[in-house]
Amino acid sequence: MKFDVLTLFPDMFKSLDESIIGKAKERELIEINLINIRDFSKDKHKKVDDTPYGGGAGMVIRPDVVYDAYSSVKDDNAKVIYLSPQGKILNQEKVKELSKEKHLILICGHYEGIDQRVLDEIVDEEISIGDYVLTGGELPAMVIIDSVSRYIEGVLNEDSTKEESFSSNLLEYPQYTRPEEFRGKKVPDVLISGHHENIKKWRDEKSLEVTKQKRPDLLK
Ligand code: 4H4
Repeated sequence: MKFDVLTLFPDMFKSLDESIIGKAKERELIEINLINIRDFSKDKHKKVDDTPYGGGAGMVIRPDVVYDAYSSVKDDNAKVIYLSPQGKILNQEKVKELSKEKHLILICGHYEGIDQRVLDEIVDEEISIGDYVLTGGELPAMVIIDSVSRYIEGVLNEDSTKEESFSSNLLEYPQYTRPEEFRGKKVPDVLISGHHENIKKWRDEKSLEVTKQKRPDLLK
């Protein structure tokens, strides 16, 4: 899976050099390229935005700069995603669907907004990570990279994505590890019994119980 990210703040993505995503990059299971939109400005001051036609506060990012940055990475098998609060809300189903793509071009939206003409021309899908407004689309782009990369073969060990929350539209059952007793609280006996059938039954029941309690909407 190749991610090409069009951004004005490439340094924000340094956090993706850490942990599981960092290891996946090292092992070349995923490729993450940061394309600085500012590099495509033709202005001697490297300006990328201008005042909005029709007046109003703030600035808007120019269409030509974004188009040239996009053209520098576009190929036939790329899906272009624009991150903005106006997009369809991301969920696990969409994450799994995106993980089947070979090449994603992620355009980081901005509080300033991007000229609509280039968005109309190049964007295949607009995605939001939630109904709140951020200062930029960089964190949403990292959410896409992280959540999608978990489904790329070899990034996680074999069964990790099988029983997690949202995999069966249920939340995951409670997890326990050593010590067996913590501040007077013992691990549920069934989990120490070694009886795999009873453990599975307990976990299935707990998943349903937790979902009913925390996210009853998932059961509709
Ligand atoms: C774009 C904010 C446009 C406001 C933005 C406007 C999200 C999100 C996000 C920086 C971008 C904000 N991106 N999920 N939520 N001028 N991005 O908040 O249209 O009001 O993905 S505007």
